[in-house]
Amino acid sequence: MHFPRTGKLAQQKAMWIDCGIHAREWISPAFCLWFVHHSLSFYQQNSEITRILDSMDVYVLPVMNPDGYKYTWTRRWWRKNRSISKSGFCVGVDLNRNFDVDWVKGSSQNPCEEINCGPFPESEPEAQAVANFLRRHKDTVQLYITIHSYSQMFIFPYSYTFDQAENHNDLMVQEAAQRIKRYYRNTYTYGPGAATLYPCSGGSDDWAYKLGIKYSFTFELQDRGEYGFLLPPSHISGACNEALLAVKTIAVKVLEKTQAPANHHTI
Ligand code: 9B3
Ligand code: ZN
Ligand code: ZN
Repeated sequence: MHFPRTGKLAQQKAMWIDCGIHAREWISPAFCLWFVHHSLSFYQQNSEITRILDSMDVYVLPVMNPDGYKYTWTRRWWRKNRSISKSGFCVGVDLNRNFDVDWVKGSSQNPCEEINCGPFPESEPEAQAVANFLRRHKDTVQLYITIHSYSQMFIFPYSYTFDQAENHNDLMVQEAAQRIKRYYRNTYTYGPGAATLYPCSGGSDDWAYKLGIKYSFTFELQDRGEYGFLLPPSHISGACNEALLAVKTIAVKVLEKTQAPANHHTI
């Protein structure tokens, strides 16, 4: 899905959101649709989404892993895609271990495992398609967001190493978390992936960051374990609204930080 920006004078800027890398994280594809609905319904009514759509192209991939997602309709706990391994014995690659960043370290080449990283980096068509798209658009895409669940966290690079990335991401997610607390009375933690969640390589956020997309985030939506992946329908709107607030907060911050300096007052 592609919303071309509406502002005629806007510079070349864009953001990307993908959902549904992991099959069982059902709130994730729901969020992408929530975001699209909000964009179509509140343009020129909500100031933040208006500003975003006026100045950025917005790319939305609602389900990166459609085969896995469909499979969860009968096998609810499936995480990976559905690709058949060479031996033919086990099925599925974890797409969030298949990106070309320190590939294989901390994951497994055994296709029977939950975090199987595949036979080689970008072996999976789903990961390769996303990587190709972002490579083609890396000069304009300034913000990469990938939506997962659960644990209520904003993760930024790196996950593949404990080395520190530049800390500007930190402040953006802090503001997002503060606004969620203020408006929705809900708690989100944040930090670099390796230290905050767990160290592992091959993830899309680290890969996008190393491609040059300096604002790169993994969102882990609701909840914090009570229902886990089985988030009940009554929680969908709350989970999506607070994540939407976070996306808008971060996107507006990126716009501010990447705005070309005004030069119409030079003498
Ligand atoms: C994992 C990695 Cl490898 C990364 N770079 N960023 C986020 C995560 C967390 C998600 C995962 O794939 O395990 C959470 Se479901
Ligand atoms: Zn996930
Ligand atoms: Zn998760």
